Amino acid sequence: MNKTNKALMGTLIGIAAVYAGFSFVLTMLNIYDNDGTALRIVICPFEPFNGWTMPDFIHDAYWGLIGLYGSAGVDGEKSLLTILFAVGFALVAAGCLSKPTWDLRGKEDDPQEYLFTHRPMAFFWCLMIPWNILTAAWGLKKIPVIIPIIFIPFMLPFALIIDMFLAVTYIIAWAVMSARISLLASKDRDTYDKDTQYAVCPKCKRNFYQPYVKCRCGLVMSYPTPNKYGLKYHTCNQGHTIPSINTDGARGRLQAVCPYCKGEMFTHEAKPLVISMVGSVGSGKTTLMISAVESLTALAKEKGVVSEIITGGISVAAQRGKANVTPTQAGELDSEYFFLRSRELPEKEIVINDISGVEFQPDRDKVLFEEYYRYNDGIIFTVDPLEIMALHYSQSPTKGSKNTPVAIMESFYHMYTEINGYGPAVKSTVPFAVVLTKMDDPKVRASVDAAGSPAEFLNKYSHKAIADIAENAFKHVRYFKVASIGDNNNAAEPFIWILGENDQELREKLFK
Ligand SMILES: Nc1nc2c(ncn2[C@@H]2O[C@H](COP(=O)(O)OP(=O)(O)OP(=O)(O)O)[C@@H](O)[C@H]2O)c(=O)[nH]1
Ligand SMILES: [Mg+2]
Ligand SMILES: [Zn+2]
Ligand SMILES: [Zn+2]
Repeated sequence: MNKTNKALMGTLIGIAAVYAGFSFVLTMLNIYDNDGTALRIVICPFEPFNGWTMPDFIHDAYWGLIGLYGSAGVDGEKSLLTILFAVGFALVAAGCLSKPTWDLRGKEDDPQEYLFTHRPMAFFWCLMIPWNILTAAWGLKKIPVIIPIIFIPFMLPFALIIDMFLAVTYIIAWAVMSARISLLASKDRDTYDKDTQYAVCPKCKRNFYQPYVKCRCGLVMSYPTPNKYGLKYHTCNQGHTIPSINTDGARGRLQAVCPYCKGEMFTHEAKPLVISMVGSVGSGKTTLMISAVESLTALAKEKGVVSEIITGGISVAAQRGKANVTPTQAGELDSEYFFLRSRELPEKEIVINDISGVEFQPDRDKVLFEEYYRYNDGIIFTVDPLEIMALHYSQSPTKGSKNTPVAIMESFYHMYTEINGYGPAVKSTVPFAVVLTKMDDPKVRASVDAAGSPAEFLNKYSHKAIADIAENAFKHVRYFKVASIGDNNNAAEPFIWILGENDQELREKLFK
């Protein structure tokens, strides 16, 4: 039971209980002091003070039901009445304290506690509170429900008093809580829409507004925001507290769960920027990525921005071994991601999709690309100049092979335009970097420099098709010459361009 609920229910039930107790005392006084007429006070304890009398039909029906009207003159009957009302009062009190009253647990598909004022049919359940001994007995089976049913006439006056007060205080509490929820929720949504916008799953690549979250007890529930489950905190069905606003980034640090593939992830409520690597086997995608992350984190540090690397593929250990990366496994599809944050900058998440060059070969099953290329903030197409030159000079049949850079480019182009539904005349506005890799190799550098620009190099060595397709499909194409290994590596350049094109805040803070 969370604090807000304790406070709400404590106050509401407390107020009602005070008046029910008052009614009980008056009832007792009336049984002993009076001549029958004052028994009406059982229902309305204020009757003697304001002169108002109970309508006769209620009065008669009530005492008709009890069958004791007017017969309480004898001492023995007085004691019997006292006992019966005392039991009735005790049953009402037990109902208020029973489990059904305090059980606000959410349903299995979203196992978190509701706010007392906002659970389904909250008003009905609120009015049920003094009657909950019936609900409890019904559920228990051991105590036959018939026992409290027999006592309903003696519970009625106190239950009605309690309901009357609960109804009034509930409506006030509901209005106050609703107003606070909508105020907090709209503030929360505005911040989220500005700083985060959406989340992306590093496993299945789908994107969504907000993920699910997993409590430390393992319960998975909807993303906590100010709503029917609570204002600034929610409580899981097991009683653990989780933040539902992102003060100090606490909510962003919760273990998130992808609503589609159920994979675990972190979002930090950072705005995701997704960059995809494309290129033939061995063209240098993985090396470029690792080297770029290393440079970007160093650059960030210089500018007072903290980077937090989440996945192993770009970890410091991976950075150390970057000169000897092994070919990425076909079928290895998890994205790498890291976060950048500083005082002045809303946190950013950089997601890099680096898959095996084998995946792009035209004969591969392309189902996985359905989601892969729907959300991209930039694409990096790596070209190994040595491979280009080898193909140019080669007379072997590999020239017509399906695994050449041009075949990969064509295959990528078809997937990309099909998935995004682009016609031949439509150009994507996603930044597209064509990157000549391995520029630290003196042979490579000499040949590329001799040709002039990267585009001229591609042209000279019979690979103009790569540039043509890129510029046909993308509005913003830029060429890079990159060394990913060596002291003077410049692997971060295409990343800096793409990130800067997408995010003005990053550009100003990091890349100016
Ligand atoms: N000298 C030098 N070698 C590089 C550079 N980039 C990559 N290599 C080497 O080229 C080979 C292939 O690099 P990877 O990064 O594995 O290429 P990939 O595109 O990820 O390949 P797949 O994962 O198999 O698709 C490795 O032996 C790298 O060390 C570079 O900038 N300079
Ligand atoms: Mg690789
Ligand atoms: Zn997923
Ligand atoms: Zn929990």
